Amino acid sequence: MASPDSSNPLPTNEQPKEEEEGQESVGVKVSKKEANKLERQRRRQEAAAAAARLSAVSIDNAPDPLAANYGDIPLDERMSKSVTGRKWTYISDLTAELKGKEVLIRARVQAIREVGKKIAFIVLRKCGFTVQCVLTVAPDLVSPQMVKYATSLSKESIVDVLGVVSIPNVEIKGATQQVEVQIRKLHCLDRAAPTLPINIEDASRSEADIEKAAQEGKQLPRVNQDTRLNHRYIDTRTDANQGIFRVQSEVGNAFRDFLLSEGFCEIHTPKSIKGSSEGGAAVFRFLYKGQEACLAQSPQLHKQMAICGDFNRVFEIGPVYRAEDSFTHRHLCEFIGLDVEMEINEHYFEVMDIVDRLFVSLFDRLNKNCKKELDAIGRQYPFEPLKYSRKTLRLTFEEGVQMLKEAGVDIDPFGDLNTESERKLGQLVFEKYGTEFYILHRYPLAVRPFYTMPCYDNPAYSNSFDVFIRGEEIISGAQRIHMPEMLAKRAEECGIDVKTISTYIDSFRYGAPLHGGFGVGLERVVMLFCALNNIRKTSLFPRDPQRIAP
Ligand code: AMO
Repeated sequence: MASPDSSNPLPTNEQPKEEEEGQESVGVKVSKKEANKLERQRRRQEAAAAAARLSAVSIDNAPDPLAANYGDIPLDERMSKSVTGRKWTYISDLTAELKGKEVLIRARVQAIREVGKKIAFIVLRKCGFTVQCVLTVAPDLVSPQMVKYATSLSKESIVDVLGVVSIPNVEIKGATQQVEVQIRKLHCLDRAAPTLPINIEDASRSEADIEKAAQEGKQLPRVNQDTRLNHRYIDTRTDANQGIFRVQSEVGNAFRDFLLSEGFCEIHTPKSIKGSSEGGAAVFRFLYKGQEACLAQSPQLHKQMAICGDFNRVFEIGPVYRAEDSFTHRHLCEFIGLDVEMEINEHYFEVMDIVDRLFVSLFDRLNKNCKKELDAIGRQYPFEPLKYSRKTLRLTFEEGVQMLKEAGVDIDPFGDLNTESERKLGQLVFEKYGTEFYILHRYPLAVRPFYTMPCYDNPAYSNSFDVFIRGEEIISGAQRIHMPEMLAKRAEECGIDVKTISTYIDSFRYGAPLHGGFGVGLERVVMLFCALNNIRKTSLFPRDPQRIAP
């Protein structure tokens, strides 16, 4: 059957189909040129419909009297032609209570299986839920041509199915819903290209399944990361990916809900800024109407200025940019920063207290609200649930260094921990304290950004902390220097051109509260909570040193 989009040479005298009773026409003003174009499209589509009817002629050449029950939805009906008041049911809502009821479903064709010429099974998928639909030839209901039409549909096409819900006697293995839909009408809204760049079944397979098949002498396709990311809009259709990005959404919601309930105000800071916010080389520079500018590496400077602006407690969820040179499993050039800044009364522990309560409540909420998503992720990428305690463990950097030394790791007590020693420490902490989530604080000043407050008792250390999940960093935070002279001095010592951040330094000249805060990498939280091996899995459209599209 020809697609209504394809131009069809067959002439037609057919009049446009009249609107069904009860339909409302929604008028749209168009130019004459556009009107002519639409009219040409409409004629082509009518011609295609006529061709479709011709192809729906049975073997004895009689037209199929049931032809109206199936076919491609005409072009004009895909262009907001009418508001019909029809109600579509989500696949997730198809339960046994609907037995015997007629439902209209719009979903993707996940799989089609023909059994002889008289029966076809179609598995439909929507938002991670699937249902098996059955098309059985029956007098006055379903013709053999309709079965043929169904089997002509390509996988991933979008269809409307009108059918009756039934309960099969046996368990349905290939679908999430334990009901079937007996198809009465089947119309295709949009056909997917017959060859997909990624087969969803291949993209959904776990490593364990691939290896098991290999042991049995079968080679199953493995979809590599670049292919997935090049066609991310198809890759995200897998259950695991649907799960990952719904978990990601829940992390953002939990973060926002907790902080709002603690009196924080959500803010939005500029991403085009004059000087670099974190220093170092990882800055994207560009010309802002002829002036040198940077893409913000974090909202650091402006979230602190908001504290000087009397907001008391602020947070932001937004993109941050790092011109990373290294191509690692946990660095992106653009990621989502979850940032917090707050006045403190006397000690940076007040900031760590917020981290503690925020993350324990966040993990609890993910485990409670995202069971289905976490299961879907675990089916493809098996992982153990995160082990965390009600009160988050706090160790000083010195204590951490001591643990590493005792385990035979050669470590500079005033240097930063590299990825390997962070992982090792995570393992040692887990063995000793039974938690995979902990805070390491009082870092050496030399490895922290210029705005970090040194320790009162030893300026070689600082009032700062990092937070780890499964031995990898998800958060950095600290008390900030709020005295402008000291801040300018530290900036200079760290090689920052003070002129480029003069407005930030000036903001502390007019009465500045004690304050501190922290920054969280959203993609890292999801990656490490689910023990995934690469941050690209938890970024919807990742930006890394080699990728800026799609
Ligand atoms: P930091 O630079 O440590 O601190 O960043 C905070 C958190 O952001 C995440 N992160 C990254 N995620 C993906 N790709 C990257 N390239 C990347 N770099 C960092 C990590 C990290 O813990 N202004 C401070 C925060 C503060 O003190 O408030 C800052 O940006 O999870």
